[in-house]
Amino acid sequence: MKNNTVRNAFKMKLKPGFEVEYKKRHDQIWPELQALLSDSGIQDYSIFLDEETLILFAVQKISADFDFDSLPSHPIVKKWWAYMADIMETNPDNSPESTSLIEVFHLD
Ligand code: RM4
Repeated sequence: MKNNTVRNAFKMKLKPGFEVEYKKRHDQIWPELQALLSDSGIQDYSIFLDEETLILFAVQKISADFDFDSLPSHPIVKKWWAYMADIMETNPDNSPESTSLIEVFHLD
């Protein structure tokens, strides 16, 4: 799972006033969520906050055969998204509003 990865990036959006809370919740990420993300083929996952626009920039390595459909329906992810919904811009199903980004440069 360590090899054969591709980079994946997307953006989400924080609600105003929750900068500290967002970091705090991720500092205390649930071990079961962390394990699930790792087991599903995500590694090197970072989320950066743009304090000016409140855009959350996420970048991660995913296994080449990553199944994009499996995580959103997983009970742990659903629970996490419900927990995070008060501080992020979300869709009606609590999933964070998320936009894929296109890689235009990379230096190893
Ligand atoms: C984010 C958001 C993402 C999740 C990370 C761990 O706030 O909920 O979907 O992958 O947390």
